[in-house]
Amino acid sequence: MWTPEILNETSSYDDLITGKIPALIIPKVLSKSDCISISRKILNMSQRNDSSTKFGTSLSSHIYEKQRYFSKSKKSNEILKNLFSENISPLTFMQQKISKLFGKKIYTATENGNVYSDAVIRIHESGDSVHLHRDNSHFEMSEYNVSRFKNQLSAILYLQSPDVGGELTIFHKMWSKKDEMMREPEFGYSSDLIRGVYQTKIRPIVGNMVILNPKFYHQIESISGLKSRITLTFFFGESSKDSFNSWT
Ligand SMILES: O=C(O)CCC(=O)C(=O)O
Repeated sequence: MWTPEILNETSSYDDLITGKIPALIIPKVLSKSDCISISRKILNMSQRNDSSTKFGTSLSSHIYEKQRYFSKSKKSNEILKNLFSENISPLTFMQQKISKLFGKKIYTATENGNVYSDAVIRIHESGDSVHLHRDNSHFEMSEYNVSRFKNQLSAILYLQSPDVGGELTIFHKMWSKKDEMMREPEFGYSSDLIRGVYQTKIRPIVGNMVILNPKFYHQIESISGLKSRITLTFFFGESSKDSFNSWT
């Protein structure tokens, strides 16, 4: 059975990289009460910013706009820093956990003195879902240094769970170049790609961190109810034998 593994003594980085397991779940990276207070701050900030549902810059929206990406990252990193007070920065908690788990240091990537975006906060509301996709900076972001890092992984921290739905579904199918023929602009990939493919689901439990090999196709199921789904995410890859660099 291809099922997400809850962190245990035998959990290994290689199992994620090779795709032996679809994801690693690390429970209680942040306490429930810290998640509640941070989510409250995020929702207040959203209200003050025209109900914005995304904070943080992502590379995928700026594939050919390097300068713009770095200047937006500078601003969004500042916003996230102000949002997360020093002693309960969920970003620091995630980084520390990853570093300890895999025995490597982790820093946000830099390029020619520019700092990449630290992380992205996403708010998904009732009726939202995220279409079938995969993430692979090595293939798409060749203009950027991070495309050269080995073994890209995604880290996701669930800060607020929706009332209903919002599971992360991972399909037992790794992206390959020929799949690009099945790409649907704006809508990810055709569901024909994963017809009959084994799938597994992860519930977005508050405080849990999920580490995922994002080359496996994945999607977020539809959300309903009054409570939104709030996450903090970043990618990381091996920048040297003993270090990871992260970006979004
Ligand atoms: O929020 C999640 O559970 C998954 C996020 C996702 O799809 C991604 O990082 O590509």
